[in-house]
Amino acid sequence: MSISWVRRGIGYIWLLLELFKESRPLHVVLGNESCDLDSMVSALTLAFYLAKTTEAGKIFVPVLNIKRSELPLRGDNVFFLQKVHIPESVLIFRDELDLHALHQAGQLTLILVDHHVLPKSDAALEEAVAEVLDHRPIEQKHCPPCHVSVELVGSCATLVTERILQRAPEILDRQTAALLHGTIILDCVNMDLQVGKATLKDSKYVEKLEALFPDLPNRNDIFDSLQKAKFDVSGLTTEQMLRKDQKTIYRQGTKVTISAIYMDLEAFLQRPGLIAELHAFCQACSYDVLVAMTIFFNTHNEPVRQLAIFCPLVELRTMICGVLERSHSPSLKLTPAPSPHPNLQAYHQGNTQVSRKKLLPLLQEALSAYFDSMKIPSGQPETVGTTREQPDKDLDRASNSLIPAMSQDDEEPVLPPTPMNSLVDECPLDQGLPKLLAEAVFEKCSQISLSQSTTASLSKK
Ligand SMILES: [Mn+2]
Repeated sequence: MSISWVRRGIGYIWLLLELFKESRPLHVVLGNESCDLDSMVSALTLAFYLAKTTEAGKIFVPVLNIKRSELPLRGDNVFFLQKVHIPESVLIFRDELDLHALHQAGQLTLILVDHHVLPKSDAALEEAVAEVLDHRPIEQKHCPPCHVSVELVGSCATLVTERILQRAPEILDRQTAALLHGTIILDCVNMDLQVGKATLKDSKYVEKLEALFPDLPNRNDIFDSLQKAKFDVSGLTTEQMLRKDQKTIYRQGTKVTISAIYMDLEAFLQRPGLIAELHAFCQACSYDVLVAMTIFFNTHNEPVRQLAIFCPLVELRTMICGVLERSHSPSLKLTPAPSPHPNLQAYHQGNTQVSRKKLLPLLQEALSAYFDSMKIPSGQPETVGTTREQPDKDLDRASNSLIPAMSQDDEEPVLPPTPMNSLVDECPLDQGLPKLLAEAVFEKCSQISLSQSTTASLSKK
C-alpha cells in the first residue's frame, strides 16, 4: 500500500509554511459544508490531480469544510480514510485555515467541488472562486462568475474521475482510485438502476476504475461497509448523536430542536447521564424543547420509530405532547413508553410513515397553540423559522433499498439536490476567525511524522 497520501500531507504542511513566508497564493479545493463522503473525496482527489498536473510553484490544498471536531459524525468518511490509510492528521479542516484572512491578503484562490453556491457567511470569498466542478443543477442567481463545469451525475467523484482519466490517466494510483470508486458506488446506491441515482457516466467510470485496478474491493462489499459506517452511531457521544442530524424550528424566541437518532429509543434512554446531557445540550444552545426521533430496523428489516420529548417547561411539554397525541392528519398512533425522568415523555410511534418532515408542521402547530394559550401580546413582529443545524442530507436521503423508510426523511425534493449552504445557520466561522499559528503548524508536522512512521510500518505488512 502506497503512503503517498501521508507524504502529500507532510508536503502540504511544508508548502504552507513556505507559502506564509513568501506570501504566495494558495489554491484551496473546497467541498460543501456537509462534508459528506463525496465532498471530501472530490476535494482530496481534485487537489491531487491539480497538484500533479499544474506547473510547479502552485500550491493546491484540499480543505474539509467542517470543523475537525465534527469528523467523527461522518462515520463513512472516518471508515474510508482508515481503509485507504489516510491519517486524519494530514487533513486540513475549515477551522484550521483562515480563508477570509488569506483572501483579504490577496493570497486565496478557491476551487469549489460538489457545490457552487457559497453560504452567506462566505459571500466575501465568492470573488476568489476560480473554478467549479459540481453535479447539481446550476443556481444561476448565485453562481460565481468563473469557469463552471456542471453535469448532473450521481456523484461528483465521477466528474473528478473523468477529468483524471481524460487528461492525466498516468497519475492515478490505486489509493486514489479506491477513494473515487467507493464514493461513486455509495452515492449511486451500489449502481442500482432501480434506485435511479446512477447515470451512464457513473457506471462507465466505475467500470473503468475496476478495469485499471482489478483488485479494488468488490462493489457489494464496499457499498455495505460504507453504508453501515454511515449509520453507525455506536462510537458517538450523546451530544454528537444529537448534533448528527438536527433541525431547529423557532417561534417568538422559543426554540424546538429535533434530532434524528439512529438507534432504539430504549437503549438511547439508558445511556448513562442522559438527562443531564440533554439538559446541558439544551442550555448550551437555548433550546426550550428537544425532540429525539429514533429510527432503527428490526430483524425483519422493518422500520421502528419512537419519539422522546424533553422539555422542563410543563405547559409547553404538555401542549406539544397533546398536539402530537391528538393529531389526525397524519395520525402518529402514539403509545406512551417508559421514561427515566418526568421532564421527558417517551412514545412508540405506531405509524412509521410519519417522518421528521411530516412532524415539523405538527410541532409548529403546537408552538402556535402554546403562544395562543399564553395570549402573548404580538406587539413586535412575529418570528418563525426553520434552520438546519447539521446538514446531512445524504443521511436523510439514504436511498438504500434495505432501509426504504429512511428516504422519507428527505427534507427537500429529489432535485435540485441541495446547496444546503444557504440553509445552514451555523458556519465554522461564526465563532470568529481561526488563526493558523506557526506553532500549530509545527505541532501538526510532528503529529504527521508520528503517523507516517505508523502508517509506513503498517503499509509494509
Ligand atoms: Mn455530491
